[in-house]
Amino acid sequence: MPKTRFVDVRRFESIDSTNRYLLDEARAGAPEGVVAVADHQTAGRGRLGRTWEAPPGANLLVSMLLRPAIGSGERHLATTTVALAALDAIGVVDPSAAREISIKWPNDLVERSGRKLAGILAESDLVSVGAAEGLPPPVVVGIGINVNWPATDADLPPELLGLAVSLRQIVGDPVDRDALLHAFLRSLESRVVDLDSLEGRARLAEELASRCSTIGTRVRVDLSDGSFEGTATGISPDGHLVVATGEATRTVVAGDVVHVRPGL
Ligand code: BT5
Repeated sequence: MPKTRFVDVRRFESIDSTNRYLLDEARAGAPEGVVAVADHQTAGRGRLGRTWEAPPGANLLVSMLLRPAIGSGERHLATTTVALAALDAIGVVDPSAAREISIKWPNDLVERSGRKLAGILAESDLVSVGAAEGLPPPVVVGIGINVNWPATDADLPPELLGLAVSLRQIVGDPVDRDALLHAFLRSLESRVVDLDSLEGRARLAEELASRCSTIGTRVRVDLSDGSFEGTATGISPDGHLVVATGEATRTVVAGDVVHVRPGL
């Protein structure tokens, strides 16, 4: 097996959040490549203060510490590397399941009907630069993949019914979490290399575009200062979503995107 930077894999039976853990490690100067995997999170984080749900021992809950030497405008491509590596890994454990799954910009893996299989949370801490002298600032990227939970829709709490799906439901059988993790880290190794060059980043953006079901879809984009609707037409070379509104073309750097209906 080729050498990988992700060899320091720290496993937790229970922890509040693997992202919180690695951000603290980053502040203390931990190098790129540290991985935290939890059987259970007591305070799993989503974006914007939301929570990530998973019962103990069923799903993949993993975070990676990256230190890409790129500008802040491109750092969200770290999320793209993780989304693509997760798709690669699903393709290794079950190629036909992978064909059912796409990326919903910017941070979800969804199956054909739009139910969410996985969510990704990237968190930066630019203040910790000084603590880790000489190292590029950290980006901690965590992904929760619904591997074996829910086994059926009956397992879901009412608020996730119709919104969440597991790999087990798509495959039709339980899935080995460790095999998935192993394939994921192998693929991530080859993907993060692309963060370091202009061509690599363009390749990531292109591949994101080819696997992104948001493109061609009527979307509502919720921003901190309001929302607008349009048709998602593409991904910019630095990974942002391009939305045509009729009067104009807008590039969305960050925001919540709701798929309103299939493309026009
Ligand atoms: C996300 O946020 O989708 C990012 C989730 C990242 C979780 C990983 S687990 C390892 C690492 N450590 C952490 O502490 N976090 C990361 P967002 O787009 O805000 O979506 C959150 C929303 O998804 C919630 O408000 C629910 O509506 C829904 N949700 C929660 N748990 C879910 C699940 N297991 N499957 C599908 N949807 C879920």
